[in-house]
Amino acid sequence: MDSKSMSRVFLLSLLLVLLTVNFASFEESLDGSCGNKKDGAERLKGSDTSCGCKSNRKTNKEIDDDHSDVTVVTDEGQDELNDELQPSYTDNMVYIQGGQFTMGLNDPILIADGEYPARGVTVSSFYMDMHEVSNQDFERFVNATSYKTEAESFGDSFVLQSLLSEQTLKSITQAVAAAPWWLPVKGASWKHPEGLDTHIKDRMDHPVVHVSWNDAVKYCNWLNKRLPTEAEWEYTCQGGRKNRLYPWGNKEMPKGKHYMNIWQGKFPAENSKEDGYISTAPVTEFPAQNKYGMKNIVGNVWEWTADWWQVNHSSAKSKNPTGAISGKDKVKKGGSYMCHKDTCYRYRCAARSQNTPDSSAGNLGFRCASSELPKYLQRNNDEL
Ligand SMILES: [Ca+2]
Ligand SMILES: [Ca+2]
Repeated sequence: MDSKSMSRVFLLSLLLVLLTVNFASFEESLDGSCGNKKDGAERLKGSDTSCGCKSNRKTNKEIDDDHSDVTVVTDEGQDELNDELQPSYTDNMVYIQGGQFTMGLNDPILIADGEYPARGVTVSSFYMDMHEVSNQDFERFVNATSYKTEAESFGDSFVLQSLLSEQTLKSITQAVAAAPWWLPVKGASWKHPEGLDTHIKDRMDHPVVHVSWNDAVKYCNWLNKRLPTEAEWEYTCQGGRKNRLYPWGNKEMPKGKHYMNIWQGKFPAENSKEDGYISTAPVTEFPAQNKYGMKNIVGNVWEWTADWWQVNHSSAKSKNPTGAISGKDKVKKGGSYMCHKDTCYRYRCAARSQNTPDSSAGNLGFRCASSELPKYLQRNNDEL
């Protein structure tokens, strides 16, 4: 058995014995990382800060107007590109002007997640994908490289039970005692998100899922991009706004409008789908979440970052931090369509979680960053 297979076996074993895990930790039950976390009440301490705060929230129009100072790299003029690689309409990159910001919180909401302390961080300028990587984007990569994802190599991946067909459910003999809503589904992969009787052809503009951290790195590198550091991701999420829970402010639904794809109803039994989506939404769906025009940076699917996971952070100022030197897990950010405030209040800029680099699931994707504008997008930028 190779090391990756051993890692997966260990992962599954860990899942099966996590009998004491709190219900609130469902998102992390995938890799057992929630086993030692605080109980729900303590972990959600202070979680009502999204209520009653008077922030400078902007209307959709005002947020849209804010985009005037942002360089958006589009696929316009792609016919004139000489490069073999052509941009797609969902792999636009946004120039993020570097600067200083406050990363983390001095009053953490989920203490065990390592949201503490607030610390001054400087990041250099970089480019960030406006959207999560879509199925269409990932298919282009696979068609060009014949790349096989880790989920395809392992032969299975984790899917939310309520999304499975009866036939697929009947075929599953394993269950995770502490997190029965997560099921290992044979054949589940980016092409078959809920098993072999499902396909992405009707959702090519949805985020690619069932991609491991290793898969994400391969994809980004193919485009001369890379994964963002956690600091870059959080800086982008904040969009220049200070002391705010979400990219747009402190209120989950400004003026009653949905800005992200999360879970409404009582998880996992009921999803009232008030935001329009039970599972993933198109990467272009929902309003831009901040002045950078970021779409779904919180919500929809979790996003891998480059950093190794750690929960103890120095309060000292730093420049371009890259996380722990080594570790077992990678940092993921932004929460997913499975997140509800009562059970997984992690669709906030400062929130964070982790998975092993070979993990994959139906609610975990990514977006890429780059220090320089990739060559295949350069021409478009020059024309702006
Ligand atoms: Ca939803
Ligand atoms: Ca996201």
